[in-house]
Amino acid sequence: MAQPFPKGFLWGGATAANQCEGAYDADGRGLSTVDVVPYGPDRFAVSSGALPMLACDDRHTYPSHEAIDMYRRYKEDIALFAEMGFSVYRFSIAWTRILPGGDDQVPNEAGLAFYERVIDECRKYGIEPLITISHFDTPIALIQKYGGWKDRRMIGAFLQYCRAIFTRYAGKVKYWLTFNEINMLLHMPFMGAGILFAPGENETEVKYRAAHYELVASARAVQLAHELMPGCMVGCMLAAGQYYPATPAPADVHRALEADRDNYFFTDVQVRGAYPAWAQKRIERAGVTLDCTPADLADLRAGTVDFVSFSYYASHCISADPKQTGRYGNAGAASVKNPYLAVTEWGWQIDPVGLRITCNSLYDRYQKPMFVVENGLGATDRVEKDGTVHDGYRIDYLRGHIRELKKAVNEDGLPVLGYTMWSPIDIVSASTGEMKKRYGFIYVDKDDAGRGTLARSRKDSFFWYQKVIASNGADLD
Ligand code: BGP
Repeated sequence: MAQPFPKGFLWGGATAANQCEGAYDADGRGLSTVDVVPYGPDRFAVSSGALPMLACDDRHTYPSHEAIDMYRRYKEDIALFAEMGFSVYRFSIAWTRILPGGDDQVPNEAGLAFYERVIDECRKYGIEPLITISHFDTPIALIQKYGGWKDRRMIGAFLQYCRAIFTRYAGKVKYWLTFNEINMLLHMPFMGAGILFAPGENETEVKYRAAHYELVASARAVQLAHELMPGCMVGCMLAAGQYYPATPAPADVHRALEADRDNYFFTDVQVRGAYPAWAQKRIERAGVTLDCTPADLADLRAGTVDFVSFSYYASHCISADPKQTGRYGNAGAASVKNPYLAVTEWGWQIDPVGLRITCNSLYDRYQKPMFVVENGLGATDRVEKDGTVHDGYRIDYLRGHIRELKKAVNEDGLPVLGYTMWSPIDIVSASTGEMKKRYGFIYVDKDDAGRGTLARSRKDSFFWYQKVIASNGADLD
C-alpha cells in the first residue's frame, strides 16, 4: 500500500455556524451580519456592503435562518462524522449566541451551554474540536453602535467575547482560529467585517483601518488564549491560493507578486508580529492614515500565532493588463482563465498541484506548522431512486488534493497538522446562499426554495473518506 501521512495527522471536516445551525433567533441569540444577507440577486450587493441591510424584510428569504438545523441535529451529525473516523471537527461559534448584543457584560448561558454540548459530543468520540472564533459574523448591534470594524471599540467587544468562551471551554479545546479568511474583509466588507460605506467615504481607508483593528484584536486574542488556556494553539486563517502570472512577462510576474501580497498583508502581521516595509508603503501610497498606537504595535508583536491555517479551493492567475481580469477563482478573488485548468460548475479553477505550491510558499515564508482547514468541491448532486448519490467527481477532486498535500508533507517535509475538508455535510453556500452548491459527504434533503425533510444520507464519498481516514491517507483509491 502507498505511504500514509505521518502518525497523529488530524483528519476531519469544517463548517461555519451561520451556514449550518439555523435557529437564528433561538434561546436568546442576537442578530448577526450573516442573518441579514439574503438569498437571490441582492446577496452579493449586501455581502459587499453596497446595499445596506441591517434587518430582515419580507421581500427576501434568508437561508441562514433555518440552514440545515444543525442546532437541533448536532448529535446525529457528529455521530456521522465519527462514523467516518474524524479525529478533528472545525466549527465556528456564533458570537451572538454568546453575547447577543455583541458586548454584553453577562454572557448568554444558553449559548455557552450549547457549544459545550457540541464540544462534549465531539470529545465523546475522540474528535478534537477546532474552533473558529469569528466566521463571517459581526453582531448587528455592534454595527448600529460602532459601525462594525470601522471602530476601534470593536477590539474590546471581541476580547470580551473571547474571554467568555476561553474561560468556559478552557481544558476542552486545544485548537483555535481567530478570524475566518481574514483577507475577505477586502472583498466582502459587510460579510467579513460588518462594514457599510457612507456616501463619499474613502473605502480603501476604511478597509485598511478595519483590517488593523482586526489584526490587533487577533493578536490580543492570541495573548489572552495563551494566558487562560496554557498549551492551546491559536492560528490565523487565510483564504489562500497562489497567484500565477498569466505569462512569463516580468510585468505579469510582478502583478502576481502584488496580488499574493494582498493576502500576505494579513498573515505577515499575524505570524511575524509587524507590518512589513512593503505593506507600510502600500498604506502610505493609498494616502491612508492608520489609527495605530504604540500599544497596538506591542500587541501585534506579542500576539503572533502558533500555526498558519488556510482555505484552498483554487489557484489564481493574473495579468498586468487590467482588461484581462475575470472572476475565475473563489469568491471575490479576481483571476484570468488559466488555460491549463478545468473549472467547477461555479467557475472555480481546479488545481491540486496548486495546493502543494501554496503550502510550500506559506512555509517558505513563515516556517510555522500549517493546517489545511478548508478544501472541497461545490457541485450539483443527483439523488438516485434508491436514495444513493454517486459523487465520483467529488472523490476525484478531494483525492487529487489530498495526494498533492501528501507530497507536500512526505516529500517536501512540511509540518501540516491536519486537513479539514469543506464541508462534510451539505450546508448553505457562503457566496451564493444556495443549497444546491453541495460540498458534503452527507446529503441533506433541502433545496434552494427551502423545501425538504432535512434528512441526512451518506453519499459514495462518505465511504471513500472513511477508507482514507482508516488508512491515514495511504489508500486514496
Ligand atoms: C470559504 C468560506 C466558507 C465556505 C467556503 C465555500 O470562503 O470560509 O464559509 O462557504 O468558502 O464557499 P461557498 O460556500 O461560497 O461555495
